[in-house]
Amino acid sequence: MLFTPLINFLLSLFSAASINSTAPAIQNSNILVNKPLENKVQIENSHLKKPLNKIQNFAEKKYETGNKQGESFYVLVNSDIYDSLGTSISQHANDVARDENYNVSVFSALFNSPDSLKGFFQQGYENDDLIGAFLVGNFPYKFFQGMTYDGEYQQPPCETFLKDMDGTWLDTLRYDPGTETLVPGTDSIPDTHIHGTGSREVEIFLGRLEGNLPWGPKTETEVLQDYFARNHLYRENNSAESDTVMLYFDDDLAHRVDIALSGIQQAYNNIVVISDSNETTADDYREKLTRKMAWMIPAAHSWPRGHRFDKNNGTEHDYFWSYEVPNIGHEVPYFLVYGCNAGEFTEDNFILGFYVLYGGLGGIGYTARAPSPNEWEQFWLEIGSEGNLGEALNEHVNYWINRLDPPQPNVWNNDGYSMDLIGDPTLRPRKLYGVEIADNPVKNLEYKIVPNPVVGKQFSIKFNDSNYMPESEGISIGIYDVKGSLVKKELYNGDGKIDTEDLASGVYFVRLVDENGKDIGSKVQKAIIVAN
Ligand SMILES: [Ca+2]
Ligand SMILES: [Ca+2]
Ligand SMILES: [Ca+2]
Repeated sequence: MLFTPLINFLLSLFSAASINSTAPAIQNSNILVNKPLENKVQIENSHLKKPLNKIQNFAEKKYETGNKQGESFYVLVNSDIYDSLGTSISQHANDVARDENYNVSVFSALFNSPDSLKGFFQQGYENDDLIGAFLVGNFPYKFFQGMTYDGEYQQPPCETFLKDMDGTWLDTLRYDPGTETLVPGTDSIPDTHIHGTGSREVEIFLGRLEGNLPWGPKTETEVLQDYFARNHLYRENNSAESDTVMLYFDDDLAHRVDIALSGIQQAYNNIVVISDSNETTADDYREKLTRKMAWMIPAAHSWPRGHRFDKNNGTEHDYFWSYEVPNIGHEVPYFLVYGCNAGEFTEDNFILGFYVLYGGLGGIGYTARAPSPNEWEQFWLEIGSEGNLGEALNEHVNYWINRLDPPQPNVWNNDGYSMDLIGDPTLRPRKLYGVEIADNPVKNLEYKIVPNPVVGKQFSIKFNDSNYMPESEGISIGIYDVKGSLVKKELYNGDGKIDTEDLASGVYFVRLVDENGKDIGSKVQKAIIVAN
């Protein structure tokens, strides 16, 4: 049989399914009381299903906030935890409404099936200009089934189902346990996705966040409250503290670094690559996770609860487990994990959940076997133009849905059907949050600072109205530190450039003022200056 280049690429699927690891030393015994590490072989592909024992099916709108004419964004909170998260959720809804100009609706909800949840989204999509949703707490998910090129059955939770508002999902095959393959028949699990009268593409973006991670030291309410507090702080004043991306590619994936880089370079300049075979170890990874960066992108053989790192030509392995994440105390906002099943949120203690809930804000991963990194340009182009996580992931998913259209039998489309987003989908990793409204500006001039973060030795002021001639106005550019003290002031000259060589790295505020010290611009811009 001849393989196309695409199928050759899919050949490099990597999972840790064949690992026969002995359990590593337990570092914090408090976490694991009555939670012995499972036998790895037993837990692989077990698809532990969290039961939804509720027969109710409702979404009660509690309030809406933001621009009533704007696009709709739904925050659905599982009704069991709604009361315990009340203030966290309302603060979050107000933050999103302010930052995105959406009409944000908050619901206390329970759904008894993925189909009823999807029906709710479809109603919003048709009648309410719904563009995306955030599921907080336990909500249903749909499985999708297929076979990989090498004959392995896949049945991951499939967020694409919930995000596709008008495609058609068919159940024409059933899993046959005898042969471990799909055979003609039905089993209530969709196996075929066609355009039908709509399109196979996804139309709304989606993030989910459930705090039930039994290996973690905190309760679900505590980790979710922490998450929303962190999210609020990031939006208020802490965004883009570092704009470094780290690629941490273990042995078998090291040869994919250049391919991964070609996408990431669409969005970031400061990229650190760790890919030396013997340098990439679990211990080294633990240390790297403590560093300040915008993204950690590990690529390693994985299973839902951890990563495997190889050395000495693969003759030695060590492991990084999800339960270690709370002890690491990382401050990395974003994760993209190239590793099998790391995003499989139906599995207890899945590692992407730990990354996001213990220190992070958003994580993207696979709910099934993962391919090696390939063709992520659409995702990074979207991120690079200040797109949000949810839309960027959808760009990638739609690219891959169209890449394999029509679907090929026995070629599981990993990137089209087994990718998920854990966390708030509205976050924009390259946006600088925290622009402030100026006090009674003399003019309502809109402008921004380019580049921002300021990584060179100077920045420029760019006015939205390109016809505006600031030279004649006697405008000064004032730079203030986070406490509001003026650290530098210069008269606006011909090209609006300001040198930053004499400033230490940090967060500053920039105001444009007239001769009397009154704001000219309508906004006070935040600038991140990175010393060279
Ligand atoms: Ca089926
Ligand atoms: Ca569609
Ligand atoms: Ca290694």
